[in-house]
This record gives sequence, structure tokens and C-alpha cells, in this order.
Amino acid sequence: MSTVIEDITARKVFNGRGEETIEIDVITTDGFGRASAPSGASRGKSEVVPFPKGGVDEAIRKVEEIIAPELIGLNADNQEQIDIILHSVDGTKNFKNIGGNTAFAVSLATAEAAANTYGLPFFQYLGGYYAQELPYPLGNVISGGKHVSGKGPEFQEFLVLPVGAKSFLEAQKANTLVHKRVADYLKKKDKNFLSGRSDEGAWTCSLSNEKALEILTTACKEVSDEVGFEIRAGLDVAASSFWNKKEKHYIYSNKKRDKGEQIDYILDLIEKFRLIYVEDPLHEDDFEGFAEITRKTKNCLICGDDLFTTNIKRLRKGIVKNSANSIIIKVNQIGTLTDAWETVKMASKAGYVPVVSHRSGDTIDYHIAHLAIAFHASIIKTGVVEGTRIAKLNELIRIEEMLGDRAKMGTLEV
Ligand code: 2PG
Ligand code: MG
Repeated sequence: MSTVIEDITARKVFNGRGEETIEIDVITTDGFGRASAPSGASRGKSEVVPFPKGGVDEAIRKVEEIIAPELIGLNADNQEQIDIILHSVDGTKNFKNIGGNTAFAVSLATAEAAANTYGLPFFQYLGGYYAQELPYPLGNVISGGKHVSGKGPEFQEFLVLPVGAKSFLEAQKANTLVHKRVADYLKKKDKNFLSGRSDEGAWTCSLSNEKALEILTTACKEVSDEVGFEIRAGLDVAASSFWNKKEKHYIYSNKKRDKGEQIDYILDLIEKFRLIYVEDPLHEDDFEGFAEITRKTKNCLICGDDLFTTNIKRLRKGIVKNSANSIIIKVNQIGTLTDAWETVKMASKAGYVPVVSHRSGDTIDYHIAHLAIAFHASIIKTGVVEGTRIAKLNELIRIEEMLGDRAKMGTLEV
């Protein structure tokens, strides 16, 4: 069995939003790997640059002209070396030259090619034999903010987490029931509701943040009573999207809130709706404000997405300041598998719950399903319905089946 890289090809494909993106094939002597890159619509400003100036075409050219010649002949199972070369070929701090999405697709496709060469499932190749814990699916039920246009709620995602589920299949089933139940309520309570869905398969509506939360938490409670285990609600506030930097306040729901008022409001929502998860409740540079919310809440995950951008330096700062207790992991925010993994290791060591996440403009690539298990992330955020989300969710169902008696749900202590 040889993992020597014999060829690397790049092509243009489309994500679920119809945007151009890059797909990479890596061929080793005895194996093959393929990966394609997703794209965000509400990107943190500290993320790496997704594509070079000339877009996907330039990215493809760079793979052919400067990346492939460096990697061909190396071993695909030497991930660190591959990822170091991606950095050195790029030569910038933020993958401005080759594009973070290009680095992402090459890094993942190479790892997959190594796994395939060894005849191992991707999660086992990365995580070893004891990678056997399934993540809880954190599903997007109602979309708002930058993910919709028009008069939707300003918070970006209204989420469901089936915390009491005993298996992944049961967990995903519960999420679909909540998703359905929420639509039943929206039909009754929102006269503008036309069963519209966002890129992530979440419902779009014309209700306020709190009305949307009321419906979601009612649906969670009802389905929870039916299935016999706890199901809770969460939010991705994505607060940077309505933070006015100049005037130093948050503007939404026809109100201005300064930092203190925003913190109090979020704390009220956590209590009133028994939220188990709140992502980016404040803008992406407010490490101190995050720390105040984290200190003042119990039994709720305070998660940094735009705050950390999977960046180890930003995470280190957050850990020192006690800014959060959870972190979103999106490999294409930082570019390579090695970088993302280093961040995950630091997070886990500090007791942060890693949440491996999709992007709003995703492809049917299902690597994040495997990454969640290999990283020992007890949560995966990837929608409830819709093809590019279902690709990941169904893969986890297959993995659960493959693991058989060894499969168990991750530990989620909130
Ligand atoms: C988020 C993500 C995914 P985007 O903010 O968490 O839901 O959105 O991919 O648009 O950055
Ligand atoms: Mg987010």
C-alpha cells in the first residue's frame, strides 16, 4: 500500500447556493480522495480569505501550477507536512494568495486519499479505533439575519438540540419532527408564511425574534413529550451583523441596545426560553462581553464562531479571558486540517465544547460528519433538512450503523 501522491486535479463545481467553488481530487498509488469547499454568507472578519482575487479560476490555476508540483511525490499520510507546504506556497498569513478554500479542499482531499489507501473510514483514519462517539445534531429550524432577505427575525439561526437522544438516528428524527411542527405553527401564526426555506433548509418567516423563539420552544416541548427525551432550543445570534461599530450599539427590532443592554437581553432570553446554546451573542471582538455572559449563565453553552474563527490565537485569548465555553469549528475558516485540529485540541483541553459546523453555502461533501467524530466534538451543526445538510446527517447514520455496539453518543455536559 503506497500513499504516494501521484496526481492532484482541481475543478470548478457549484455549492448549494449556485456559487462557484473548488473541488480537488488527490490520487495516490493505491487510493483516491475528493473534497469540495463550502462558503459562508456571514463570515467573521478574522477568517482566512476564501479565494484569490481571480476567484475559483485563479484558484484552479494555482493548484495546477504551484500546489500540485510541490505535493506530487509526497506521502498523503503526512498531513502536517502537506499543510505546512500549503502555507509556504501561499506565503501570506491569511491564504490570500491561494485561497483558504483551496487549501481546505487540498488538505481534506489528501487526508481522504490517505484513508482510502489504507482502506479505513475517514473518521477512523483520523481519530483511531476509539473514535466512536456520535455528535448531537444541532439543527437550524428558522433562519433570519443575513441568511434571509426581507422582514425576517434579525437573529440568524433558531436551533434545536436533542440533548436526551440515545442514538444519532433518534436525535435526527427528533429534529425533523421539531422542524415539521414549527412549520405547522408558522402556517397558523405568520400570515406571510409561504413554506419558504433558506440555504440551510430552515424556515423563513416574518415574525420577530421572540415570536420565533416562542414557536420553537413550544415545538421542542411538544416533540420532547412525544419522543420521551429532552429537546432544547438554541440561537446563533450572529450579533456582528447588527453591531454599529461607530455608534457602539446593536440595532435590531427597531431598538438600539448598548453592550450592557444587549448582555442583559441575551441573559433574559436564555432564562425565559431555557436556551441550551447561544452562539455569537455579541460582536466578534467583544471578548470581555462574552466573558460576562459566560460568567452569568449556568447550563448554557456560550459559543464563539465569528469570535474565534477556528483560529488558535483568538481561542487562546478567549481562554485567558474566560470568554466562552464552546467553539465553532469550521475548517475553511482557518484553511487546513492541521490548523483546525490544533484549535480543537486546545479547546478540548480548556473544557470548551467543540461544535463542528457546516457553512450556509455548502456542498454534498460529508467530511464534517467524520471530522466531528475524529475531533471528539459532541455537537455537529448542520441543519435539519435539505440535500447538502442531509448528506452529512445520513453519513452519521451510516457511521452509527457501522460502529454497531461500539457506537455511543458523545458526552454533553452543560
Ligand atoms: C454560521 C454559519 C453557518 P455562514 O454563522 O454559523 O450556519 O453561517 O456559513 O454563512 O458563515
Ligand atoms: Mg455562526
